[in-house]
Amino acid sequence: RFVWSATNQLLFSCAALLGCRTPGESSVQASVPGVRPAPVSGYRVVATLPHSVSSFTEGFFYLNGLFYESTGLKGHSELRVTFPKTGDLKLKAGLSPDLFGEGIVDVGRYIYQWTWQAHRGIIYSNRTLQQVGSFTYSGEGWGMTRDDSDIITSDGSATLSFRNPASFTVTRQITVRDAGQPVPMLNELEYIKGSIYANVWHTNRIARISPSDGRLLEWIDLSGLEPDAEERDPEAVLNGIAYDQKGDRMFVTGKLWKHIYQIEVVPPT
Ligand code: DDQ
Ligand code: CA
Repeated sequence: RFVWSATNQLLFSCAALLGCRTPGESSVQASVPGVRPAPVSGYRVVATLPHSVSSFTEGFFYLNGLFYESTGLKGHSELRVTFPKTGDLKLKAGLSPDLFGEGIVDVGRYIYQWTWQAHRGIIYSNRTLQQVGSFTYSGEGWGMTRDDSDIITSDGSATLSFRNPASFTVTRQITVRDAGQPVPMLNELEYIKGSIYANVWHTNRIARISPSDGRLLEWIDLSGLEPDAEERDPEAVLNGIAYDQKGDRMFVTGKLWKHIYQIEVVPPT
C-alpha cells in the first residue's frame, strides 16, 4: 500500500515536469501544447514569374488576377499593380520622398498602405490608385494582411495586432511563440486558409502562425530560392507572400529579387 501510493505520487509529480518520461509513453513533452518547436517544411517551385529588381518589397498581395506591391526606401517608395505573367505595370502611385512604404491591404474598394516610422498611412481607391484619404497610428509600420473581419499588422516585434478596418484601432494582440519562445522581427504577412504566414526579417523562413493564440504551427524554409539575391545586396532578403484564393496559389518574393515564385509547401517526411 505504501509502495502503491509512493509510485502514484512519483508519476503525478513527474508528469508535472516537462522532461519526464514514463514507461509506455515515448515523450510526455510531446503532449504539452506549444513546447515542441514547430516542424520545418521545405518547398517546391511550381512557377517562376518576373519581379522588378528595383522593387524593395515591403507589402505584397494578389487580387483579381493582379499583384499589388508596396515598396520601401525613402525616395523610391511606390504602390504598384502588375500583371503576374509579364511583370508589366498596370498602375502605380509614388509616395512622398519622406515616406518609407510598408504593408498594404485591400479593404473593400480601397487599399491601405502604411509606412515604416512616419506614423502615416495612405488610403487609395483600388481601381485608380487615386489617394482618397490618410490615417495615423502609433509605433512602427511593418507587415499588413487581413482575415474576413480584421486587418492584421506586424511592427518588428513578436506581437501581431488585429485592427478594426474602419478605425484602424487595435482590438486584440497575440504574441508569436515557438516552443514558448517569442519570435520577433515579424515582417510581411499573408492570411491563408485560417493561418497567418509571416516573413521573419533577414531569415529564409516563413512562420505559419495560429491566429487564436500566436503559436508557431510550422516553419517553411525557403533557403536557396533566389541564390544570388544577398550577394547582390545584403538587404535583398525574402519578404513578400501573396495568395490567390480562387486558384489556391501561394506566391513569394523578396526585396530587389528578380523573380516571384509560385511555391508548394512540402511537409517534412
Ligand atoms: N523593415 O522592413 C524591416 C521595416 C525596414 C527595412 C529597412 C531596410 C534598411 C535599408 C537601408 C538602406 C539604406 C540605403
Ligand atoms: Ca502579403
